[in-house]
Amino acid sequence: TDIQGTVEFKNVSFRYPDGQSNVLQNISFKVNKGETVAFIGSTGCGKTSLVNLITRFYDATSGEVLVDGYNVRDYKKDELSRKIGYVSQKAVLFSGDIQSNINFGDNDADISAIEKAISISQSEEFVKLQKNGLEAHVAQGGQNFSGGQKQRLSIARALARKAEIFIFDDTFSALDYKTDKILRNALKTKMKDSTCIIVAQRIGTIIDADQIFVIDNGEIVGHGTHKELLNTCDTYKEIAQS
Ligand code: DGT
Ligand code: MG
Repeated sequence: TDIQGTVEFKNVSFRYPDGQSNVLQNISFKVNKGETVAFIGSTGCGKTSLVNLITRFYDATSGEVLVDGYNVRDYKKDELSRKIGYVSQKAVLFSGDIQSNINFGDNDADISAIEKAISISQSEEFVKLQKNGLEAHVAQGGQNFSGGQKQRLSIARALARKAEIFIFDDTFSALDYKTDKILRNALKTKMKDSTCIIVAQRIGTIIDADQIFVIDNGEIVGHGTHKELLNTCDTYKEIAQS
């Protein structure tokens, strides 16, 4: 149905349990099924806090967060996490091998899904170079992989799920420009029908997004497409020129 793959915030404000004041203030937006939506804004403006409310790492202090039309609080934990493919800002790898890292948690991907995820995430080349391929050793914290390789493997982990909503928290800035571009093209093909929420630093990463939200100090200060925002939002213009 049309409600599947939608995310909506209704007047959401958020203060960390140990925090003094709101880090998100009256956030409202709607992401339609299959859309690519981006959040951009300076460091500390609240982007990670915002996407963490979708996955329920935290709960909104007030207002409503809806996934597929239902308040996230009404889902069982695994029911919500099954819907969402999440790539955190800091790539996390665990000691084990590549395959177990991609199949982490409640993933139950088969080998063909894993290989596909490896391919789309542009990990194939460096995985092939490993002596044991998918069974190659991953050290604690993924120390034997580069930042960009770790980032791509965590993308593969998210892609291996049959999620309807994907969240990429600043996933692409750890990659060089060329890899970023190739990867996003591959994702576009794979994710035609999936909803995609991207937190970004670079304008180039989000230029094609259906909707862009500009966040400043916990508030939405601009909303539109890239072209629209260049004409309507000073904060966006500043980011574009930096
Ligand atoms: P980034 O990743 O550097 O581009 O920054 P954002 O936009 O992801 O910012 P975010 O959401 O991590 O932080 C927003 C504000 O919330 C910032 O003032 C720091 C604060 N904050 C983040 N995590 C915590 C936390 O665990 N506890 C408290 N009390 N404050 C936090
Ligand atoms: Mg962040």
